[in-house]
Amino acid sequence: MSFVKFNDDNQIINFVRDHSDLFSCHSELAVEEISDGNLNYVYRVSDASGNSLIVKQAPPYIRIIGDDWPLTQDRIRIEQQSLQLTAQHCPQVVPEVYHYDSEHCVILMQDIGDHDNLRQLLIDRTELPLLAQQLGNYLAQMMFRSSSMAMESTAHKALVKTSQNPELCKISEEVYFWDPFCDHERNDVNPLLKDEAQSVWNNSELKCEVAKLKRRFMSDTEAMIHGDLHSGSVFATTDSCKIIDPEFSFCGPIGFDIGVLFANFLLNYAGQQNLPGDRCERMTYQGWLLQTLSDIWQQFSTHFASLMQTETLDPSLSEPGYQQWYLQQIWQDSLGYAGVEMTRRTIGIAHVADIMNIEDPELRADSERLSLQIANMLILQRNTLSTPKQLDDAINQLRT
Ligand code: SR1
Ligand code: MG
Repeated sequence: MSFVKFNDDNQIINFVRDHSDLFSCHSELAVEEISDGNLNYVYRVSDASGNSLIVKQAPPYIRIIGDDWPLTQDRIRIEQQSLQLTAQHCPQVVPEVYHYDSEHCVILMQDIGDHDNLRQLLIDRTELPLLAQQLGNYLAQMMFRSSSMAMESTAHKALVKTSQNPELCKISEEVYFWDPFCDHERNDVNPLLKDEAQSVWNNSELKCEVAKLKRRFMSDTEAMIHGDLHSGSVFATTDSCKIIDPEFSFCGPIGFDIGVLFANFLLNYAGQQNLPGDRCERMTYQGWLLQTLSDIWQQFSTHFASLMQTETLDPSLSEPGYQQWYLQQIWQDSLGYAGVEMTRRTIGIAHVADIMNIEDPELRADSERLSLQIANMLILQRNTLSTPKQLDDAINQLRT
């Protein structure tokens, strides 16, 4: 693959003019770099009339690290494949892809700049009444439609093959399941949290459960998942929600996406314990976060069960007893993966602003401690916390 990184605004503008008809040929275009994730270059191109689009380019390395950490550019093919498949099943939640160029490793897509990043919305304690319904429906549609319950066996196996994403999966295998559960040099541990981190590293029972979750992550091809569904990958307004950045997508366990999403609500919950602002308002918001997590599950499971009932290809898989068993498995997996994501965001490599915005190190450590306590509970008690209500009660118990 011959790759040329865009070196200046003119190269970006010329590329956009060649591959999109959004802008009039007489309009003057402006380019703004808005890269804020870890891996890629992202630019907004706009004209004076308010038209704009996004240019995303994947270099052959991790952007924030540079040449020292090479990374396959196949991730941009995976991302456009995942965006296109989501557009088929759930078009309202993804930006429209205008053009994909495999040679330049570029996607041109719809600008969703009228939406705000969910992580920041949660930090600002914004209540979004439609969010749970939108996320629950998206998860149910995508997971069911890309599973072997809805796809013919050969078509599903072909999807498993074309969505293989070994290099990005390897990053996840390491940063979720390996580093945070040992004293790894990549870990970033608040010095005030050393004892708690050490307890994680010494906890054989915990590591055994994490190994089970890792095995499933590495071998289960249940459905095509997003693979990195944290709150930074979600954008929202009061009535719309968009999911971006599916470059970690592959056919994996359904509970991984749900769990990562749950974890990011719970990381915010732990952050709200000590973020600035009125205590009563923060506690009320913690209640909204738990209610939203429960509503996402309710929406997902109801919608998924109905799809299983009416659209599963093999009739034996729509037996009510199987349905109930299967949804319980997904719930338990989701809690386990949520615990793993919370652990890695607390003592691993990629921390979150929901907790890092707490300036006082003692207060930050208090939130980090709560995050690790919730995470341990999720991983170790996932088979006995059977409902969102039991989960809420157990979390509220930890806080008192
Ligand atoms: C070294 S990459 C670390 C993280 O950034 C991405 O957004 C994924 O969450 C990945 O795990
Ligand atoms: Mg990302």
